[in-house]
Amino acid sequence: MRRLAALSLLGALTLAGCGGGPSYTHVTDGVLKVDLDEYTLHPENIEVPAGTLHLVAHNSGRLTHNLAIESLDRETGEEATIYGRTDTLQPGQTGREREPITLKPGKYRLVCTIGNHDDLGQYGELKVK
Ligand SMILES: [Cu+2]
Repeated sequence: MRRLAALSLLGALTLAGCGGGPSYTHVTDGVLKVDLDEYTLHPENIEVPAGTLHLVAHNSGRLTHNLAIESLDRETGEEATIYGRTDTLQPGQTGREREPITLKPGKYRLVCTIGNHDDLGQYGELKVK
């Protein structure tokens, strides 16, 4: 009986994808396709293998948005490190990364850096494995 419980717990973890925390959309081809709206990212949390990444961000909202990859941890008052980003996208526009992006394993933030969109919840997490 105890063994059965352990097995089903394992199954639940596998289903959740990455064992607790947010659920991640798994991207295997290195292309992060993200839809931007007021004030969300779809998908919000993405997991991707380390290496070269591409951004394909589509603004389906009514305001301008962009997509940037930032460091997850920073000291209070310190600027986040930007690892890659798109240009500012007008409503209906799709944009790609400005410069080539290569990421090492770790956790990063996906965020819109325009105005106070970050504070309004337009961010997610990028897990690089
Ligand atoms: Cu925005």
